[in-house]
Amino acid sequence: MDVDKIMQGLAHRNPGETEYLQAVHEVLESIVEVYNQNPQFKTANIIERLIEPDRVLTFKVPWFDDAGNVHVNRGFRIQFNNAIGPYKGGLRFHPSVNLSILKFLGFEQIFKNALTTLPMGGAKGGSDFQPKGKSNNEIMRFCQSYMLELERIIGPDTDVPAGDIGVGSREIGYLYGAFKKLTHRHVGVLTGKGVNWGGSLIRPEATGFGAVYFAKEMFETRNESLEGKTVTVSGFGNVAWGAVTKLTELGAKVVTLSGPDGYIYDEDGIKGDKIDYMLELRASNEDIIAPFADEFDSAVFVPNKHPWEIKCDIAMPCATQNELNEEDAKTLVKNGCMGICEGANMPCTPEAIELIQGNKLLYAPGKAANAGGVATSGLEMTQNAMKLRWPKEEVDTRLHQIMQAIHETCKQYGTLPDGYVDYVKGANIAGFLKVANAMIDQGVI
Ligand code: NDP
Ligand code: 2IT
Repeated sequence: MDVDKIMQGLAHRNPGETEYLQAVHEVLESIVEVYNQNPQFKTANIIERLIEPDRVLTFKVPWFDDAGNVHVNRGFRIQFNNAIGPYKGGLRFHPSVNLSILKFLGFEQIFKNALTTLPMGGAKGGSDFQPKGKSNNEIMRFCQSYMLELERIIGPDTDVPAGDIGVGSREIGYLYGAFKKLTHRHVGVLTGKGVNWGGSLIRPEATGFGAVYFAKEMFETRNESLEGKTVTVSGFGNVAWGAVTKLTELGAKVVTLSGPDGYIYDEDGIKGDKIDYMLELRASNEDIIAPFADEFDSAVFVPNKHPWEIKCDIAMPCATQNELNEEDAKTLVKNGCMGICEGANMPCTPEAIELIQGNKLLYAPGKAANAGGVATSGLEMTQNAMKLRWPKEEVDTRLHQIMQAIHETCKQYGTLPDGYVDYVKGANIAGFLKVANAMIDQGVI
């Protein structure tokens, strides 16, 4: 496989889609060896078929605000690949959303979902709608308008969206209500639903819990535990909340959270009522972390910076893509950080990853470490299909087992001759093999 040539062709067909190109490049680089060893992939032209989404839907989403003004946003759904199951992946509502970002997320989702061992294909969607500062009624009207279009292409056996940045339980509720009204069907067409109407226990916590379970496994390969470790976390959304909760439970000390306005540092650790306050801040729709330092004396607010300058044993980026760059990585290495575990999707830049791995730090890429969210979505689909609800302990145990299995798989495919585990390579190869072989089984279609 000539990676440079494929990338040139991809860049030509998808001009300016930097995030998408970044995600594809990372995968191709790590599977090149396996690809070359298996001529059936070339015969079936698997790479060209994998890097072209099955279909991309873009649509107009008109809605009116509380003052009666009419607005128009752009809606998207990218159904990337359904070789191993129905399309599955979240919806992101954020002003930065564009085709490049959703294609990168949809592409990553193919391999992540394959790693979960559950039958789910890859998809992503969303809108450039900004939930920040909107009233509940405005968000409801937006979600209803969005679903008017989305409804035509989703279904419990075809495509099952969920949440991502800017889409939590409130938005899933409004979206589900609109779907139900349009179709007269009460089925598992979305995940992340409320527990009283088809949702799974543990789904809200799942991404953060799963990432911490993964970090625990990873640290155990070096005979280290999470207990007593100092952890820096970015973001203060759904994933950050789950991660902080589980880290604290396992005896680690989380000292930072961040928002678009900067980060807060709390030497005493973020636990108990501080975690509850983090949820309150999130729900306020203001999207700033600064008030945390007004509320708690032990916390200080550092404006317009990322938390990676704080000395830590573990760094967990849980906000968004490309939020940890080469300079940040250098600082982490210099400060004696032992490992980076990604709660967000693609938060480390390629240069940062090279530096982190070059220094033999533990490094868990998002598509492995944050797969607990979509895995628990898969468990929600199973419960919906069986028309029953598992107790919390059962879902958590299954989530834990899935994360341990993903860790094992990464080790199996990613252990280098010197014993270092390249989790990027492991995750990409394992995900690729599963999807590529399924595509070959199903013929050129
Ligand atoms: P939330 O909306 O709950 O939180 C996102 C956090 O990231 C907020 O603090 C948000 O602040 C910040 N953020 C978002 N975009 C930017 C930006 N461009 N610049 C700076 N900060 C930003 O989302 P989630 O916690 O659900 O998602 C966080 C990450 O985890 C994303 O990468 C997502 O793809 C990934 N993920 C989520 C899963 C899930 O189940 N929810 C599953 C697996 C991965 P603000 O909104 O104020 O900008
Ligand atoms: O990035 C992700 O894996 C998610 N946002 C969760 C997707 C899902 O379908 O639960």
